[in-house]
Amino acid sequence: MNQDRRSFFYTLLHSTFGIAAGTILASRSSYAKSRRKTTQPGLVLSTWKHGVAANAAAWDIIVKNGAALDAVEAGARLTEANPEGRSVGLGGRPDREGIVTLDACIMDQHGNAGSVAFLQDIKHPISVARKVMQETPHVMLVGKGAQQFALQQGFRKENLLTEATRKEYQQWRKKSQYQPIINIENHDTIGVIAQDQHGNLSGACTTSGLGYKMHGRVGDSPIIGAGLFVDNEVGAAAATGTGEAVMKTCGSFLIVERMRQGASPMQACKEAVLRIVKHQDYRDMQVAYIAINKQGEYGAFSIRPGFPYAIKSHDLDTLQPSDAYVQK
Ligand code: SD4
Repeated sequence: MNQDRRSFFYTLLHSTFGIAAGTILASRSSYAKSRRKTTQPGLVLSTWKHGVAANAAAWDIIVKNGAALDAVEAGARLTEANPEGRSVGLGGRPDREGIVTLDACIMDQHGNAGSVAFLQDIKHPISVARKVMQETPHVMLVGKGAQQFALQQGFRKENLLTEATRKEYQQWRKKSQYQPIINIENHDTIGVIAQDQHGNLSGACTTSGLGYKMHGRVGDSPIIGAGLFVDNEVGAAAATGTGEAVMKTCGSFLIVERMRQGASPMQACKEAVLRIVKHQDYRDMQVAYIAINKQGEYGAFSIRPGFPYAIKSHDLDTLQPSDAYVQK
């Protein structure tokens, strides 16, 4: 049995005890008390409530012995295609000019990375990011160049502003209040991180970013080391929330490096949050992190309460709240 196979025999921390099939919102006390052991590899973590459906799509691939990379892309694509989600892909809120601009990145088990930012009219930025990773010598393409590349790769142009988001935007324009602060309700970037049954890690992160942002603004989600970071020897982490705060602290990279030094996923996420609140005015801000390590342990932490994350493994299918720095 090689090292990777041996590492399958691990402990899943912070899981909810006694969960039947289906999704539940675990209580904070059960979260704090519970621990679970599993002898089977395979784990997917995703941000927010829509992470449950993303996890299911990712899990379909993992359970068939597929690669974590394919799994995280599938999970992210599901959310991108959902017009109800206001912060990802189709139906994402536009910027203050009424234009939907998308950011995404992906990272695989070999440390390869691909990213697109300020991409317009392409529904699946995560798949374009994967193409950047696999078909070019570069990591990141932005704006027109990213779109041109996507079209060359066979993606097609689509109007991503739905009737609902167009109406909301027109409503917003009446006051045109520029509020670059993400509040707790209006962000739902999808970050998906996974370990497949071979023990390999990958991650994906995709968003339309902050609603009514300045035209040209790019957040943390397509920035390797900020919105997402994966090191197959150590672990993976993803971020959601106010991208500016995440970028200034290299949040996901910080988490993976702390896990390398021995911190648990939850402890590492907490330390990344503490790094933000130490120097930045976090009163109107939400940032949340999710992380998994090579041993199959997982965790999450947010600045304030109200951040649920979805967990899927052979034993678990749950949505549970992260612990938070600010207590209710
Ligand atoms: C950003 N981190 O663009 C993203 C926002 C977010 O759901 O999480 N939105 O800053």
